[in-house]
Amino acid sequence: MRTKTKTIPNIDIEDYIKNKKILIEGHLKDLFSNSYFKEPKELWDAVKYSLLDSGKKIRGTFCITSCESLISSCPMDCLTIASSIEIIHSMSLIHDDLPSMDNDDLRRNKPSCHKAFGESTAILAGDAMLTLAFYLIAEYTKEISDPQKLEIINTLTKSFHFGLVPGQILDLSSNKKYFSLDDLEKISKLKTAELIRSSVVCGAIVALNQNPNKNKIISKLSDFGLNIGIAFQIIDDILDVTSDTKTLGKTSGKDKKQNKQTFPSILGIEEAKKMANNLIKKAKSQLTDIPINTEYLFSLADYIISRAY
Ligand code: GRG
Repeated sequence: MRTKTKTIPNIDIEDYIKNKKILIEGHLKDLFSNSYFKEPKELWDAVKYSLLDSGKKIRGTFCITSCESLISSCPMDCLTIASSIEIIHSMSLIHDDLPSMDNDDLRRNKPSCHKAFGESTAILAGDAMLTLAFYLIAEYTKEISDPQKLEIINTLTKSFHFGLVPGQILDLSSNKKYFSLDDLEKISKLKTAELIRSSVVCGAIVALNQNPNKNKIISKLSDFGLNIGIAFQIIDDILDVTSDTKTLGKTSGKDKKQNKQTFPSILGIEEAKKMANNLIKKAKSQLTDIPINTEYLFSLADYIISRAY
């Protein structure tokens, strides 16, 4: 049996993440109880199927933790933004699983969205989720100022058209072209780290309205998020080799089957782990000279390395 990850005395990070997940899921369920989300049934069933009661909700957790680490509380608006981030992340997984993309039949331990609902519904569910996330930020946040809203929307949208989408395009050719380690790092930064970085930054934008040190703090948190985001992808690649389908909730061993170049395929597992550890160290060093409680952010950063799925 696996032992629980305790990085700092008194912090049980797996419990902490579980509690944040419950909070985010509860907020999302409240939202989807609105009658807007009933018709057409097939569309909203596909959205709820892909989003709720599954997934770690780690990006939403980073958003909330970043805010709480600066102001010791999580305003309702921050929870709405964390929920929007999880909607976007789930949307990217639906599209990633499509036959024309990564082509996977299993996600979060159940048939992927296109397998359960058909390809056209899966594409449209993703489309609806991408815009819904921004509608929620625009319409459902009540306490943050309009400039804060704009900054959050700006941060997130940039991370899609300059991050996830280009990263996905490059990643799709990773079994066709030769990739150096630098190429892989760049792809991971775009495909994976940008959304994690944005999650950390958005939590800080909620917390730091009119703080005179805002720019410096956000820039440090942004570097923190980018480094842990690349580490997240390295560990994802390692788990694809070392873990099994049931634990991961998605098909293991897929990178090798698809001839994809990954961190462990280029570096070997041990060197890839070392690289991830160094990135976590580098990430933590960003937060040493800003006024922030680093306890939970550091513990979450360590969790990225120790996670089993
Ligand atoms: C328009 C936002 C947008 C995206 C379209 C499809 C696509 C472009 C990008 C896909 C990017 C992608 C799937 C990156 C992989 C990131 C990754 C390591 C996902 C796994 O995250 P976990 O482990 O999954 O947090 P859970 O299921 O726990 O949420």
